[in-house]
Amino acid sequence: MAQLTPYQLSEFEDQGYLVVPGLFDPAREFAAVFRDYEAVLDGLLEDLRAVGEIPSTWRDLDFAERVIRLHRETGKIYHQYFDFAVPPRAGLPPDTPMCLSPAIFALISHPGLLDAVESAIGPEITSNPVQHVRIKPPQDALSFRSSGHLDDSLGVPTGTGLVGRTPWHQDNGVVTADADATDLLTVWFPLTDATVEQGCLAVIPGSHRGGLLTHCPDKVGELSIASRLIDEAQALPLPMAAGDVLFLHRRTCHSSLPNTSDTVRWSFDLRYHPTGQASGREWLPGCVVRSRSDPDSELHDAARWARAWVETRDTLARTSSLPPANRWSADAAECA
Ligand SMILES: O=C(O)CCC(=O)C(=O)O
Repeated sequence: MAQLTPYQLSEFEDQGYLVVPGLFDPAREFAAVFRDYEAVLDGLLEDLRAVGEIPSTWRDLDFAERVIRLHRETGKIYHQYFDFAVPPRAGLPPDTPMCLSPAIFALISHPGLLDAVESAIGPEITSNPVQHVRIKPPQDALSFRSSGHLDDSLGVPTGTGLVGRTPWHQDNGVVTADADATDLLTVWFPLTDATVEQGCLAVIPGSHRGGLLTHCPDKVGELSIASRLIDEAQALPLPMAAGDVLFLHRRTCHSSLPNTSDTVRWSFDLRYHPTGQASGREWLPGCVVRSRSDPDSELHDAARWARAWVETRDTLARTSSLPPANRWSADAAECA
């Protein structure tokens, strides 16, 4: 059992974040996920070499080195091939790739992780669809295009948040306003160590008590808290080892540091909320991962989980418009 202790819970309530060391045993519990990502990378590099986009698949190098070569060689983002969600965007390319392996679902529904989540938000738990893998190459491997943004491989201008430095934000600010009262819990963990140099997360302790701050969309819609509302002097970097898990309150201001190391920074960010509350991403699929009152409602079938995402992708591909994914406008006074 990995339930949080009363002391840990009171730290979380007081500070708005909590690091639990060694919740996972990385050698045992991440191995299958590493194999799956290696296979995705193999397939992607083979395909790119076949069309002449890259000169080699760099088979003799390790995963991190190959990812770095891929970015340096192409100047594009291939993040979507590894992610286990699609962006909430109408008219998605119908072949938008995802990595929806059983090993990933096993981490999302990991019993020890859910024990900890249960202590924070109660026994009826839905996996919130705002979830990502982030495989971040060194900052200097991300070459910006003239637009000031990288092009992703789907041909859509994108922010760099998923592969570059993540700006200051509150997760409550990233979702739709109907989820303001949702007890949304962010669960962030590195798959390999995340040092300060590699661009670990940083938080502003206690900031969850200050309410929701104005977020400003940039040219491609990436959100950050209006800079005049953030006191960076209060920022606390949180270097973490593989196996450690960070829990974040939905209104805790957080960001990531730039990856100034020579290797990748690799993490999962998952979210959970009490079943029945608004997810803040109505058109993306969540699933019940724990229910003490109705265990039959729990999803244990990784294939069904994957199918729900594929069906969502197909629906978004056929959809011509969606309601806004968040409430913010660049015209807000704080954004000037
Ligand atoms: O992993 C990162 O760099 C940022 C993660 C984050 O901000 C989040 O999960 O809300």
